[in-house]
Amino acid sequence: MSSPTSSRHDAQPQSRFTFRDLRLLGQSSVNSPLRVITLIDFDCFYAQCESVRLGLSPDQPLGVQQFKHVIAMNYAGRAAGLKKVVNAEEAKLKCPSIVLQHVPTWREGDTTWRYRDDALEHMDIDKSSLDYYRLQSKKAMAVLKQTLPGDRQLIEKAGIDETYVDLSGPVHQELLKRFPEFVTEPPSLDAHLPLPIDPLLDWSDTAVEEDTSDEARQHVDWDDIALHIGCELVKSIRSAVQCELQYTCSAGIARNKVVAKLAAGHNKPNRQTVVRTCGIEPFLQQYKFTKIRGLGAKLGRQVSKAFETELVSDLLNVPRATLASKIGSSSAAWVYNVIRGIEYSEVTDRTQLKSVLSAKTFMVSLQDISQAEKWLYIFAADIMGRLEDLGGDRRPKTVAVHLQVNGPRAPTRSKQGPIPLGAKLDTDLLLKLSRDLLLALEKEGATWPLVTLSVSVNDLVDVERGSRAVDSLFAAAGKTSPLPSSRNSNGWSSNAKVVDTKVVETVKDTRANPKKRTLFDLGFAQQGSRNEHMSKKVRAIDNLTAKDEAKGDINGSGSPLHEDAPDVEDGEGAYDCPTCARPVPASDVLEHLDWHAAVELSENG
Ligand code: DCP
Ligand code: MG
Repeated sequence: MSSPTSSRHDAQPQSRFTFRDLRLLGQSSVNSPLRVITLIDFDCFYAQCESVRLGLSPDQPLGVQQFKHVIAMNYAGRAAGLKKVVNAEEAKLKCPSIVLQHVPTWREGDTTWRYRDDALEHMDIDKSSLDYYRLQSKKAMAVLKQTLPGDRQLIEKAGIDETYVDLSGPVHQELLKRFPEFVTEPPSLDAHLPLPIDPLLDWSDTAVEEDTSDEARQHVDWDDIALHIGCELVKSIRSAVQCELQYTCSAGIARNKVVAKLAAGHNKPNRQTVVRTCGIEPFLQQYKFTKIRGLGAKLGRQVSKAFETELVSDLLNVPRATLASKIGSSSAAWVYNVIRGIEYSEVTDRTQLKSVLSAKTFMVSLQDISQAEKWLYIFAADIMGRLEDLGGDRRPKTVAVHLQVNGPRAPTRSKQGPIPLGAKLDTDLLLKLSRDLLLALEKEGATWPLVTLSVSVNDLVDVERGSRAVDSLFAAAGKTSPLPSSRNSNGWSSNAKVVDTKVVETVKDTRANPKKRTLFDLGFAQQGSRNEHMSKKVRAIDNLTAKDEAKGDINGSGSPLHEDAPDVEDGEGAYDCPTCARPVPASDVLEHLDWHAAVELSENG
């Protein structure tokens, strides 16, 4: 696409967009109707990682196995009739030539994760590790950052293999380069832009969703040009990733996150899809509204129950007031807009993860601290890897050890303590703190033989907040007595002593109250609390955005305040467990499947 614009003094028809819209684009404001957002999602991610690592052709069917399940299937396997998530035996039966590669595992007594041929036979002493895929994900992120122009990059990692990028800033820069007349001060921000002249857009690298009427096709405006530049950027990112890492990915490009996300999955694999503004409504009408982010769980179920449909097309006929009478006015306002493709959530690099858990259920119970220590090391190393994966921006405030002695339905005993703020957080520190907590638990009640053991780090805060807290801790310590430096009764140094004195204990007796959660439910319990936290955070971020923009909008014109996005709900963005069909958050999938494996072993043994 290359075309000059007409002068604004010409009697040319005007654009729908104003200089203000253009300026807001440059500010990556959610209020710019010219906004360009992409979601980039790797194709069959773990399967590609393995295929490339093993030097296999993408045409060779390959599945990534975790004990009895295949959790990622490449597209050659899918072409052979296999689903993305399937039972490993069934995969072999249906496609005998398939390569099934087991995920790497940690093994009791070993100090690192590895690929092992005998993981399936060692479900009792192995624990799956995601580290290799996290590493690949990090490499891909580095390529993305190198390729994306501009120093103010707005990137949100939404999962191990999917990333939102707000391309508005880079697109604005490129627009000014290509149409330098926009650099000059406009007569007024409310003046309409001139329409682009001869705007022939070549979309050949991209699948286009649009209103297919001729009028809409011909009516190209600056939103299309912005999206087109966005597509060029996404193409260059995808090419760079493929060139440097050999991974293919798909992408959606649209004016907001909701539409970009749906578009990314619309033409998989290895294809990008743009949804022109004129194409948003027809595009969304192909989908069930339960596929829309925010409507995937409780709210979506509530709406489909109230209106006895899951189709966007049906819901479009429902007046806003009727929606409000069934689901409340605030949710109704958001739902009414989102099914029409109107959505304003920000691309934010803030992570909402609240805690990280590493757990193991033992078939042969652990007998003493020396056996448990080997697992505490594995948990500590696993947790540190996952914290690093958050970019080192989040630091937990507390660590907790949980255990069960009398079987999986028995009470869970837990002990929690602070992670000293001044201390360097590494595997050794986590091991030391968790060992100390386990010893304290041992002193206080029956601990051996031990059936389940887990370590969680909790209350993750942004590192800057943590650093402020470090300062205040040191200040307080200076005024009062210094931290004890002697070793405590367990032989650990002052850090562990702090834990001893501030320990918080919880004992959950699930027999007394069947509604309480056991450690077996912990994956779900954690999911609940994380999502609760996430909801608040999402609200906070949204409020901030709306407020900030109302205050700081250019020339104080005031921007519309948008309806709050609904709470991010349980099950939202989660994977359905192939065994129990319950939604499991991506970060807990491995723990959860390991847990099933352990239960199965215990039931059969
Ligand atoms: N994953 C998992 N357990 C599941 C589903 C997925 O561990 N039940 C992992 C394996 C996937 C990765 O998460 O490779 C990314 O999930 P996606 O949903 O993006 O699936 P894929 O990337 O495998 O396939 P697609 O090409 O459809 O994106
Ligand atoms: Mg994927």
